[in-house]
Amino acid sequence: MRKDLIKKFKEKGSVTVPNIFSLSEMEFYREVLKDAIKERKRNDLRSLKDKSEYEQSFIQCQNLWEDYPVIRELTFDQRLGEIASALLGVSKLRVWHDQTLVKEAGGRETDTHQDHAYWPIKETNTITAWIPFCDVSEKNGQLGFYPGSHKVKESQFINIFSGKVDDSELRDIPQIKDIEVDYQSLKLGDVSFHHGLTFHRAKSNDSSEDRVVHTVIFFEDGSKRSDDKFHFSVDRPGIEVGQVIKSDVTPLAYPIESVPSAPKNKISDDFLGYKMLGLLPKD
Ligand SMILES: O=C(O)CCC(=O)C(=O)O
Ligand SMILES: [Fe+2]
Repeated sequence: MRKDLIKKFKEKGSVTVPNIFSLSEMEFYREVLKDAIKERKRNDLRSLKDKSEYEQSFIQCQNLWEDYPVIRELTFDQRLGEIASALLGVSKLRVWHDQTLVKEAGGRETDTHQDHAYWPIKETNTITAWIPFCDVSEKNGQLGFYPGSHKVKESQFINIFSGKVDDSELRDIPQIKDIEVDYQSLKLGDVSFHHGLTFHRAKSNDSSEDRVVHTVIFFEDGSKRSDDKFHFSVDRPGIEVGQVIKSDVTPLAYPIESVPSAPKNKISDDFLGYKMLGLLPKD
């Protein structure tokens, strides 16, 4: 792992690692992902304008590694895990969850937020690998980071789920005040990594093609549940507050000899709505 990339990640809280995947791998996975998303979303036939503002930022499908064995190979690819562990400076990682984020052609921006605030994980060694299946520029949903914003070890919940975030909500956050957003252009095969505490956003997709991205969220093995805020990754296996987050829903991701099996217990039908809409795996 290049030392300059680790140094940059420590300073900025994000880094682009070029050429991780070959073009043929990317083309192969792109088709598998597109088919998986189509299948997951088969009951959701709404057009962009009929969706909520949050959904106009992206189509979201979580834990594709569970129901699509080929995507499991991607999520648990040791090249991603090795880089993520080197950037965080930890020896073992688990997967929190994976998710595809398709910013549709014409999709709006992704509002500024910090990921860690959405996750009940006490320790803050968390990182997202963001893998785009097209070149990404200022025209099609480019991701942008507030450099250095991960250095303050505090989580700030920003509600991006119920509509466009008002500027007044962001104005007084010291980590992003007067900081210029650092937008990244990526080529097919490159992967962007960001720390769970790094504030970020994404531009709208003004192109005529969907921006298909697969992301994998890793956390340090041995991390504990911080609070009782609901999250599938801990509530599904019944991890209590204070307990180490360790179950087949969040398997070891690095280092591993072989990809894990799908979780034994399926998602309860209390969440039928999410299953029907394709956010979560079907049974
Ligand atoms: O892809 C996007 O538009 C947003 C990505 C993001 O917020 C994330 O991966 O944490
Ligand atoms: Fe995010």
